[in-house]
Amino acid sequence: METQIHGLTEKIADARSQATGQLQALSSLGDVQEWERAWLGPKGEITTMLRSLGTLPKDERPVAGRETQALRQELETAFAPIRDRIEREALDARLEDERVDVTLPGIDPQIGAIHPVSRMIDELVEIFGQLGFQAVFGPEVETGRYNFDLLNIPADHPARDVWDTILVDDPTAEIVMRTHTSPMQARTMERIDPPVRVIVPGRTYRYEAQDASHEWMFTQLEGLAVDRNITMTDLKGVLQEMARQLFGPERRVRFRCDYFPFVEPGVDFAVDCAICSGKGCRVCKQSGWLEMGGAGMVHPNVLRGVGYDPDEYTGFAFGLGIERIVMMKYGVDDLRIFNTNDLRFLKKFATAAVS
Ligand code: FA5
Repeated sequence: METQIHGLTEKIADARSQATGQLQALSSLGDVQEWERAWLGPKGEITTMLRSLGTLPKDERPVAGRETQALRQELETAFAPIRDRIEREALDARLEDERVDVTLPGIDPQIGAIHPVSRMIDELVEIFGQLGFQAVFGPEVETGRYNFDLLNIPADHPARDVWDTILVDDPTAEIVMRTHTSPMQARTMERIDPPVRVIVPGRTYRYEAQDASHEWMFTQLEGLAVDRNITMTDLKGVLQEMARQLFGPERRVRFRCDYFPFVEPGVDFAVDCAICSGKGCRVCKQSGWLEMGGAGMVHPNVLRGVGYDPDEYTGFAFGLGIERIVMMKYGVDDLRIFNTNDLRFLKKFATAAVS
């Protein structure tokens, strides 16, 4: 019995000197974890010793238990400050390592911007919204029926010629890339009864040679108003208001006779040049006027085609090229640049306020 207790006391003393000796040698976070696991952990030396108490005779267990617990306490007390110091040193080293100099100049993030054509669409939607027009959108792939037939463009009209129109299917089926936004006139009128007041922004496509003012893909904005007693005066007033808001007050609108099969009478319309107030400059090519698009009173055949009675209703329609308006407003001299993804050009619009 003597020897057993004696043996345990020796074992405790051994453990004490071994554990405290190792404790002094700890230097890294890994060492700390390793030591704690080996001595104080659930499978560590002290726990093993406590478990083995059961093998001692009953009356020796309390003394042996107390001594082992005392050793545990002692080791815990010695371990805590060493662990804290090593953890603090490791944290300090890490902070030093990851130090960020907040006084260094930053790297500007690349900020995208709305494309100038999209911005102009937004601006036009806003202007026409104030005038009571609702924006609607239509398919870019159209049938000959909407792109031509219902717009009073007969089968032998040159606009139906393949040289202007991009066909996307068997020519006999006449599925086309829409050549203008006007097909949405019939599509809208088929859906609703008058009064109608819509604008249609969107992409259009033509089989055309490209130059500084012509693209094979470009953007138009269609306008359509149908009601009782609509006249040319309403058309002029609406376009004048658009010109005023786009290019500033005192802008004048000019109508000249033009021919489009789906309007009668038909006009082309221009705004006097805001840059030179109509005197003539580089932007308006010395003419004093900026051409904007075509317009006119909706042809009775178009109204009839969608089931409207032309004796009861009249309407006006217009269509303008959005790239051309951006060009006029910002003095851009080549339309092809809009689709080149040239950041030097696009960045100019990143901060340019569209008034
Ligand atoms: C039309 O497309 C008619 N649908 C407009 C219209 C609507 C008239 C309603 C009457 C009533 P036009 O082909 O002229 O018309 O085109 C209208 C505008 O689109 C032109 O003034 C021009 O600004 C623009 N445009 C036409 N072709 C091109 C092109 N290839 N590249 C860039 N813009 C173009």
